[in-house]
This record gives sequence, C-alpha cells and structure tokens, in this order.
Amino acid sequence: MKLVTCGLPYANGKAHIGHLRTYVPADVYVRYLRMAGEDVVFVCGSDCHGTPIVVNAEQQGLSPRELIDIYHNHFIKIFDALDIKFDYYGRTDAEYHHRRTAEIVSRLIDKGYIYPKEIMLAYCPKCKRFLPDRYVEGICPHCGAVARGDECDQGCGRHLEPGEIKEPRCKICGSKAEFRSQKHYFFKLTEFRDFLEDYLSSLKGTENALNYARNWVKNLRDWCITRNLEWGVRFPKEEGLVVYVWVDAPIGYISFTEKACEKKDCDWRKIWIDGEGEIIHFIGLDIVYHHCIFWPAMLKGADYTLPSAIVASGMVKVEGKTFSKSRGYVVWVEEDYLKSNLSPDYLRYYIVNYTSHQKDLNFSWDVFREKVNNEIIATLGNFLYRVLLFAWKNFGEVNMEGVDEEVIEKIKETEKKILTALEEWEFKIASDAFMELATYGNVYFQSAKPWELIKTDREAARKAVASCLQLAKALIIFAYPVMPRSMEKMARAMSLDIEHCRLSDAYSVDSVMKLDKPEVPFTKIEDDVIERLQKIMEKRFMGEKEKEEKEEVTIEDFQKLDIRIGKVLKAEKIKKSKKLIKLIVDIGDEQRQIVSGIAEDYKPEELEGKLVVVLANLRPAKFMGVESKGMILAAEKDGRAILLTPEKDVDPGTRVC
Ligand code: B3M
Ligand code: ZN
Repeated sequence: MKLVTCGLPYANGKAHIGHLRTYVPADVYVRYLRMAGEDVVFVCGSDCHGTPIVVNAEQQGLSPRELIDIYHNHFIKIFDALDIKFDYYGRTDAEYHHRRTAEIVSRLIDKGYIYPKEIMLAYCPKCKRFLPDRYVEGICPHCGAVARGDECDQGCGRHLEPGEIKEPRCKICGSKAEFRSQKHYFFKLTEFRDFLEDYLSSLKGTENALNYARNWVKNLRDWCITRNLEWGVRFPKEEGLVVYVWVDAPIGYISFTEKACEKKDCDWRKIWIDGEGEIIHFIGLDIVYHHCIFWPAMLKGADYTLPSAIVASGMVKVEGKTFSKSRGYVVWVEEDYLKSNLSPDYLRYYIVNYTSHQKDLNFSWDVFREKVNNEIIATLGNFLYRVLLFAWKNFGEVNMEGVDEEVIEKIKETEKKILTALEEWEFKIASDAFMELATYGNVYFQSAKPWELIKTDREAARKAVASCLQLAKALIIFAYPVMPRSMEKMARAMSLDIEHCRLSDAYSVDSVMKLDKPEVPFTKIEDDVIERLQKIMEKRFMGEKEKEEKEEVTIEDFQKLDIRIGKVLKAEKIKKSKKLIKLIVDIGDEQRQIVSGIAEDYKPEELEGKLVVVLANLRPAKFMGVESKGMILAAEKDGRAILLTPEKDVDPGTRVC
C-alpha cells in the first residue's frame, strides 16, 4: 500500500499555477501507480489554522471559519476542474483532525519530549495582547530585512522562532511592541539529531529537498510549539494556548488518511502505525524544513511511521519572472485559465512536461500555445485521430492478428521508460516517453500508407492498421494519467475501459477491435485566446510597474505644485479607521486640516510639533467623512510610511522648490 499526500493549501487565497506544480504531478504519479497495479491512498486538505487566516478574516470582517469555507470550496472546485482526484480532501479545522492532533501532542508530552519555558515575546500594550507570528512585524535578526514574526519572507527566508524578531510592531494597530515574558512549550528537537541524520541518509525523494535537509540537521534548536491564539488546535496542557500551525498541519496527512480509509474500507493504522507500505509526501521547495526536520522528529517521538520519500517541486516563474502575487506575476487557475475554456489536460501536460520536477518551471502563454498545438495536437492528437478515423471508416471492426513485433517492443520500451521515470520522480521523462511513441506512430502510419494499400491489398492494409491501433491503445493508456479527460474520450472509440486499464494492457493484443466513430481529441488554441491572456498578464504587470516608471515632466509642471514646510499642531486618530489620522498643520499663512494614512506607522503624540513637507494645493477630498486639504509627503518602505522632514529647522510656510 502506498500513501501519497500533497502539501495542504492554506484556505486563505485562490489557487494559482504555483499550487498546481505540486498537485498535478502528484495526481499523475498516483494514476500511474494505480495503472501499475499498486494500491494507493491519495489525500490532501485545507490548512485552516495559523495567523494569516486569523488576520485576514479579521481584516475582512469575517470569522475564520467563514473565510475558510470560501477558499476550501474554491480549492475543491479547482481540483475537480483539473481532474486532481484525492481519495479524501479534508480540512484541519474538523473535529477528527483536532482529535488526532491532541492525541499525538499528548503522547509527545507523556514521553517527555515537550517542556515549558519562559520566553520574552512581543506584546502590544495598546491591543493588550501577545503578538504571535503574523501579528508582528519587525526586523530579521539574521539578515536585517523587514520580516514577519515567524518568517523572514523578504530577506533570508529563515524561519523565526517566537521572540526572535527585532524592533517588533503590532500588525493590527501599528504600535511599537514591547517584550514581555510568557510561558510557552518547546519540543526537544535537539534530542532527535542523531535520529534525523540517520533517517535523512536513507530517505528517498528529490535531491533538492534532501540536500537542504542534510545541511540543516547540523544546526538544530528546540522548537516552540505553542501560540497565544484562540483559533487552532488547543494545546492539551494549558488553557489559552493553541499548537503552532506547523504542528497540526502535517498531522492532517494522518487524519485525512483515517477518513480516506473509512471511505475505501482500508486500515489507516497499517500505514501510520504498523509501517506497512510507503508514505510519499509531495511538497513545494519552500516547506522542506517542516517536512524533513520537524515532521519526522514528531512522528518518531510519537511512535508513528516515518515518510519514505519527500518529493519537492521546483519553483514557478510566470513569463520568466519570479512568481509573485503582489508584483502581478501570477496566473490564477480559475479566473485566467478555466474561464478561458482551456482544457485541463493542456495545463496538466504543460506542468509535467515543461521541465524536470525539481527545476524551475516557467509558465509562458506563448510556450503554452506551442506545446499544445505542436506537441499535444500535432503529434499525439494527430496520430490518434487519423488512425481511429481510418480504421473506423474502412473496417469498423479490425482483426488484430499479426501486430508488428517491433511495435510491441516499442510499447514495452515505453512502459519501461515510464516506470523508471516514476521511480526517479521525473514526470517529464514519463510524458516525453509517450510523446516519442506518438512520433513513432506517425512515422509508422505514414510509411505503411494503409490508405494506398487498401486499394490493392486489403489484408496488408488491415495488418498495418492493427499495428497502428495497438499503438493508439498504448498511447491512450500511457497518456491517460497526464491527460485523463481527452484520453477517456479517445478510449470510447475503441470501447476501452480506461479507468480499469493497467499499463500492461498496452501490449496485450485483443483478437478483434471494434471501433466507433472517434471524436476529435483536442481543440487547437487560437491566437486571439493567447493574445487576450497575454494582455491580461501585461496589464497586471504594468499595474504594478506604473508605480515605478512615470513619464517625464517639465519644470513648469513641477512649479504647479505648492509644496511647503508645515508644522503639525494637533494630531488625532480617526475613529473606526486603522490607517487614518487627522492633522492640523501650520503652513505659514493658515492652519490646514489634513487627513493622512500613517496611523499604522506613527502615533499622534509622536507627530505633534514635527516639521513635515506638505503638498498644499492638492484638490480637497474627504476620507471617512473627514475633510482633507493637502497631503503630507512620506517615503514608502516595505509598506510603511516614513515622513519627510527638513534637515534644519525652518519656519512653517517655507516653500520647497
Ligand atoms: N499550508 C502551505 C505552504 O506553506 C502550508 C503547507 C502545509 S503542509 C502540512 O506551502
Ligand atoms: Zn532574514
């Protein structure tokens, strides 16, 4: 028995191509395994905990569960649309998952692997609360970049332990946080060093994941596994704490296996307790640490079965640019891809066939069109349709006696290539293998010329067609895991029960093949569809770029601006707004009321008496009902405002030119 899992998407945002890089190859892998006769359980689910979800829900005025419902259902819809078929797709806010997590954590406590310790943590005096993970922003202690409480995502990428961040600020109200001590619980990761070294030396999977992990194991620290939050799995030992999201999320692999086994009538304990079978985790490269270090140590400590392979996919680029939602380099699965009525099979093929699973995948609409039109349609589609149509038109039913031995050999070779590729997690090689067979098929059909033979020698034509039909059957079987929807359609033309086919059926020769009229397997991608999508992408990139590149102006243009030094006389927060602050500013000849969106970065009392730079002739506007006449100038750094101020003391009203 094999268990295949995929990293759990956070139920916190829409699916994009980056997500599919893990799920599509895993689904392809599972389909191949099943066709190779393996018994496989395939699970995944929504990751429902962690501070990003709580913060997001709070910002949108929803409860965490309401937010999660939206994205959980979205992911189910996307997986369905792309024929990614989990045996069970669960969610970590479910009762059964909490139960399994509590059981494992309690076991680790009982076995002495968890201990309490007082640590200094960021605390917001204004919100009167401790600030876990995403509730706090500050400076990374390792590289100095602006970082979030649990991760230096814009700098060195390191995982940050609670209390490590420097110069913390509350994400909710913007105040400077202070450090206060609080009791938290730690997992004795350092005790697992020898075990992990040993384990990692025999763990299977992709080299990208294993190499990182083997380096990290030299530098382990105990791991803080509790957080001050309401939302999450309650820590069994102490009121008011939940376990860190990375404790319970991977336990989803176990709890979802339990549910899948209820459905499939198998025993989850055989996999997770008795160690019968293999556990294979498909993940993204950014979560290797959690899967190769934290997770096996937890499993070992709680006497569960260890994963036998970690398969990490390389990163995704969009049109050559590093994938980034905030910078517009993103392809949304639903709104960009599915809404354009493109076949899920095209995207599945692109993802597995573009490059090696471990390398960076570049998604480009031009390459996409090329791969679909030249490879899927011109090579595979062309062969299948020509052969099936010819055979149906001229024979209807084909006696399959005398299939060319060379053809059978080629098919067997292809199967071997696919099986070897799967062992090495090289899905590109597997999909190249059936494309090569399709190319061979085209050459075979073209040189056998059955359309000519049939005029003079019907028996010779029948033999050539039988060989081609055998190739067609093999191709349908071999391509099915990658392109299930279209291959199902083609299988109907030869009454092949593709869902129950084995890879070895590709070279078993039936005595006769009965044919129905084949449907056209694929539709060509028209240029206007690609152009429209490229425009959407460009607009998205440009929308972000506009902020950087502006057109040239003349000195006269500049002189139209009335910029002066002002002195803040009074400052107060605007009620019900997180960002806005109302200022009364002396600009020389008058006192101006100006609303400024800096409340997250400056406290009113910090502002009073400060010299600032004011754009005085900006058209007045109202913010939350409060009139504003002018604008305070500030620099923006990592989403924070930094006010401009004159370098020497000058009188309010002094012109800036
Ligand atoms: N929810 C998503 C990520 O960091 C995270 C994965 C959990 S897998 C147990 O990619
Ligand atoms: Zn850093």
